[in-house]
Amino acid sequence: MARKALFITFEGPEGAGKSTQIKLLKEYLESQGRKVLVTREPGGTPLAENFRNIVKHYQGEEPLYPPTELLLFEAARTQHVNYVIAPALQNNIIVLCDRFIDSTEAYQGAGRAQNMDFLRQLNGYAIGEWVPDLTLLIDLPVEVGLQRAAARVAHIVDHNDRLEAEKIDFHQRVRAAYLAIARREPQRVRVLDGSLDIEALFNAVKQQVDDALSEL
Ligand code: Z5A
Repeated sequence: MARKALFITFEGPEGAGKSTQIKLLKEYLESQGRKVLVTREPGGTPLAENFRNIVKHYQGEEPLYPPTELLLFEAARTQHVNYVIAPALQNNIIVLCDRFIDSTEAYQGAGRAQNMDFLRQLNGYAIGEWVPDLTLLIDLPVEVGLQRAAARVAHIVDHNDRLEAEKIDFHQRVRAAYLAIARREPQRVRVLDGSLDIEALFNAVKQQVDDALSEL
């Protein structure tokens, strides 16, 4: 069935401000009388949230191998797309998703050096026709994002996050991969300056979303 509403994803390094902007955008769109669903990856369904817990917090003796991690992200995504995202879009509900396919390319492809062609095929297999209409990539120097995330992590006590614990060059590769996706798909992926203050960044978000809505 053809979709009736916008599917918008937010991407970027840690601490870029995705959650903050998603919350503001939800309020803005709802104030216009639109229906909005906020969701996230990995996760977004009860089963996919279980996979999230593994990929973020697993600390067992048995290694969690990079291909396993990749497949868990894709398994979570298949559940999420079929159970939550597609039904919402078919019901004319705008979907705002915190991370999606580009995170896999950036983190598992560039960060963990998994085969990029195979990974893109897996992304396509997991999402089928449900490609985002618009992706807002909030770009930020890695050090700034990690400082913000560290402040938040200390606050909510999340000391064991497997991905956040990666070294700085891992996060540099993630950032470079995101910017490469934006160069490759400039129509879908719009780069926004994450070093702007919250309000200025939100003005840039609104402009992109208003433009996309006017083209529906
Ligand atoms: N991952 C993956 O590897 N492969 C995949 O396929 C997928 C995901 C889908 C999910 O982590 C992890 O999964 C992620 C990638 C991986 N791991 N890493 N690293 P998550 O969901 O727990 O966390 P996150 O997505 O990285 O989000 P975050 O760190 O919470 O950041 P955020 O949502 O972008 O930022 P925020 O919470 O809105 O803001 C962070 C702090 O900065 C907060 O204190 C704000 O008040 C402050 N902030 C926000 N905006 C601003 C501005 N503009 N200026 C100053 N300060 C600001």
